Amino acid sequence: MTSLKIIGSPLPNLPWQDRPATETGVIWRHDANPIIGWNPTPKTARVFNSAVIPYQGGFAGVFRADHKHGKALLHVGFSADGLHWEITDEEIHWVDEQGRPYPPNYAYDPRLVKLDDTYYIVWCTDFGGAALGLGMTKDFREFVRLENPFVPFNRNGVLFPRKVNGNYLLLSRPSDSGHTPFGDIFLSESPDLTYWGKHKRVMTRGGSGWWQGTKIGGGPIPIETTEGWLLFYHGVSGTANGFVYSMGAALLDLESPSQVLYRTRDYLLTPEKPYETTGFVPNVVFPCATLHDAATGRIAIYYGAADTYVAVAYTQVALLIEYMKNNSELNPGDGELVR
Ligand code: BMA
Repeated sequence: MTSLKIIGSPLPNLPWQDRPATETGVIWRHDANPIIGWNPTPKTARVFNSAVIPYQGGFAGVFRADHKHGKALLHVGFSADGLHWEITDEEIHWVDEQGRPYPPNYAYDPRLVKLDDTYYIVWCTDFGGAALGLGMTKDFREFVRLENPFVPFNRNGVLFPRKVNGNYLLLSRPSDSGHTPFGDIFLSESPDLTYWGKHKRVMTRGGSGWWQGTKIGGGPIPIETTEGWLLFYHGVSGTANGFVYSMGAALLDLESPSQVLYRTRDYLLTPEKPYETTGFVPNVVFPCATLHDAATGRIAIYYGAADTYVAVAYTQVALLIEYMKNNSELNPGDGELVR
């Protein structure tokens, strides 16, 4: 094993299972997947594509829940072990910065990050079209919505866990109004989480990998390592029966994160298990969060499966990045400065 390490705090109580002896891949699934199934609360039909974070010795999460009326909203949940979750039946009641109710028309695919003493949530919201919503909480009880960072259309907003070169960083995937048949990952900077600029194109769809030929989108909050920012992302391929969502990973330069150092040529995880291939939307593996332990390099990846379930997979940082170095392919346009 190399000296490659996660930069961050120890998290000895994260969910973990050792790699099974029969496993040939560098990512392996939790053996009791899915961890959240159909109808998890009275009002909700499906919880998936959700975000978790260490909180008060256990874990808190912001969950995408499709209600029985069909629309997606965000809900809070808590867990002692990261695997068994108590999810509130009532959705988050957002207020604006003056304390007035500010409910999103819909809300899905949250990402959750702690910056200083505040937890920030970025999700896909209705802003006359799909756009990024931004909000914060300090205690997972009161949730304040801030200004939407960008105009429509945009999805897959992913904040970095610290400022880089003095600015906050946000990955996103600009698009059109539909179930976008295209899309690349961009990076934007802000001194204050309000004004965004210095946009760069980080990663393009396509290359020789058909699994990511249609569109790509950032996944969990990037993990800082001694060799770069580790970004899990989803890649989509179009088939005769609709889209297939798989997971890959990229390593971005620590000081200039729009530069892609390595990027998986093949997918790391693709729908294979019944809970990934069958559900409300078949063939979806959609990572939105990780828990990671800097002491051991262990990473637990939380992903939505088939727009129906929450599932967990594991990897070890040195094992994964070693694999990425040996199985990397950058695309034309990766790291391109867009002027
Ligand atoms: C995307 C988003 C995700 C969803 C995926 C597959 O556009 O809506 O929430 O998991 O489609 O349906």
